[in-house]
Amino acid sequence: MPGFRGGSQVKIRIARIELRHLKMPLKFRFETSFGTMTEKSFLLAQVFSDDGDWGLGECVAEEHPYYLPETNGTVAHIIREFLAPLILGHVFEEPTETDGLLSRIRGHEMAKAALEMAIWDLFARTRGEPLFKTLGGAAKETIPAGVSIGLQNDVPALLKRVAVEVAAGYQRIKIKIKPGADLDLARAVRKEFPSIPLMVDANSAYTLKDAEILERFDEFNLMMIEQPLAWNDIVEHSKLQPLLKTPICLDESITSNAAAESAISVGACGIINIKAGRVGGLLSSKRIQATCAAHRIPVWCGGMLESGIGRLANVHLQTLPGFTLPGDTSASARYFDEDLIEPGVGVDARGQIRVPDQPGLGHEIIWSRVERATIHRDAWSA
Ligand code: OSB
Ligand code: MG
Repeated sequence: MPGFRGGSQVKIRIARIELRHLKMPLKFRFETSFGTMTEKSFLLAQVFSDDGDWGLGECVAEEHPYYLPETNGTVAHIIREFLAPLILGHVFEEPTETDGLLSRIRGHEMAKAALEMAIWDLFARTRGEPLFKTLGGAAKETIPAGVSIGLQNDVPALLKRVAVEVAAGYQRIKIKIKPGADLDLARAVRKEFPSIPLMVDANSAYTLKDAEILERFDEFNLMMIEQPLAWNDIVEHSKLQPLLKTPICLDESITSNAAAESAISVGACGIINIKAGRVGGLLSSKRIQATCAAHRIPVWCGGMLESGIGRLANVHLQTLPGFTLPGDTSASARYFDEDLIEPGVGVDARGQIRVPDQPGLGHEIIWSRVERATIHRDAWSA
């Protein structure tokens, strides 16, 4: 059945799904408590309608299961065996139908999100509107940009990195920490930059036994401390939070709206980092944002060193109400010599990112660059 347009009502039948594996060199080495990245290796889903319209969804899984359990390998398996068969041939009236279609598959949020986000982009392009509008975001000109700085070789190198990003205009600086490279880093940055909005991210490197160290971050006037304890332990965070003045922000622990509800109800955090790719997609992100708003929990949009495709989706997401804090969405040029979009995502001297007003993700996809970065490709038809 061909898609037809009538008013804003569009029916879209999914005819084909393509899944590519891309590799892109990173301009810098990104070190966190769980490992070091020197290239971006990721899956890119493209969904096609009967009419030949298409949409793109960038997956946030990595080669390894060191951030969360999913990997590029598990995502490809789950999409091929379980998700693609449910989406192919389905006639969508709303992008939110993905939720019901895929709910039988437990977990695998990153795999689901890649397809879900591609379907949102397909709807936006088919309707001829920017993604933020399809999502129900506000028509904002700009969103505020923050930056995430990896572990450096020494404190002087870190201070230099922070100085560069502050000079570039970023409105909030996040530094990565790990046991043995924590209080000294925060102290040094705070001393040199007494008033910048500053936070730290531990990526689950501590346990409750380290509470004394974590309490001492209170002296640095941080906006928040991100995911200090285990990726899957909300209860432990609820025991830590009352010991700290600094709000805990959860990242890894929040993989669904249900997890956000649990975390808030036991007092495990004061702030939540939303990554659409980590929580199963944009609808789930919207739900988490609404849950947080109802409990006056601020949210912000995290990042996974995405290419321009995932980066643009993050920009659109941040037009939703409740995204009041600067996120980790930084300029394309920080990460890649050559991004997959033109223009790249840019950050102005006041630390603002322009929200695209063109259909879908809103910047041109440079397919020759996508092709060059593609190391493997699969496709399935209805
Ligand atoms: O914990 O937020 C994180 C990158 C990869 C995996 C996890 C995280 C990050 C970042 C980088 O902090 C954010 C970005 O610049 O995209
Ligand atoms: Mg994090």
